[in-house]
Amino acid sequence: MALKIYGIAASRAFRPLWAAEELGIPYEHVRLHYNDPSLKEAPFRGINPNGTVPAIDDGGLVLFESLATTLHLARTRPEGGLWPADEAGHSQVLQWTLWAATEAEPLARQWFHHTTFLPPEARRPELAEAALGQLQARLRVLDEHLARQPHLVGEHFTVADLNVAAVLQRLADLGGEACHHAMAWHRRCWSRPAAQRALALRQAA
Ligand SMILES: N[C@@H](CCC(=O)N[C@@H](CS)C(=O)NCC(=O)O)C(=O)O
Repeated sequence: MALKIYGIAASRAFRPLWAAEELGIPYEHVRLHYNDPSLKEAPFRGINPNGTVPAIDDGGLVLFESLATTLHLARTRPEGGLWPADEAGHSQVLQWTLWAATEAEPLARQWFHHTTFLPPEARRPELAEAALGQLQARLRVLDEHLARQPHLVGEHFTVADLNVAAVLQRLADLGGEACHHAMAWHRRCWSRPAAQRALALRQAA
């Protein structure tokens, strides 16, 4: 198989899995858990020297960073419809992806860790609260943009929508309920058949 995706679907590997499902690319799914000690050793270190998932191997090109993997898959299969046709659209895809990675994900992660992921004794509710407070201004930016157009870039669903919706998977819990346009967009993204197929992989894992 030309494309390999490393990482269980209940990890950020969900992102390239969703992209591959959208694009209709056949792939081999290597279901490595993020707690698997083999992530920190050879040979996996040769695939992702960070010792984390996801990583992909696309016909010999090996990449890490989940959002870079989705950009790569979308860009190299423009016929799949996730990559805009024009230069302005390419730049806007990068803008929203970097926004997701730098403005949204660190805060969403801080909230998730201190409400859910860490063992209860290690959680600090004040850090969860602070993250939620800082996220509200970012979510207003998203909501105002989506009040003007149904997708983040251009007329159609693109990899920008996939990346931002995936990073903000728990939008409703993150204070998104007040952002009606963003919530409606989020529901549209997550109800796509490809997103549902990728979600089903979580159940299978
Ligand atoms: N920025 C990286 C983060 C990768 C990451 O932290 N992955 C988690 C799973 S979602 C992991 O493998 N954690 C294991 C560890 O940190 O040891 C990306 O988006 O790919």
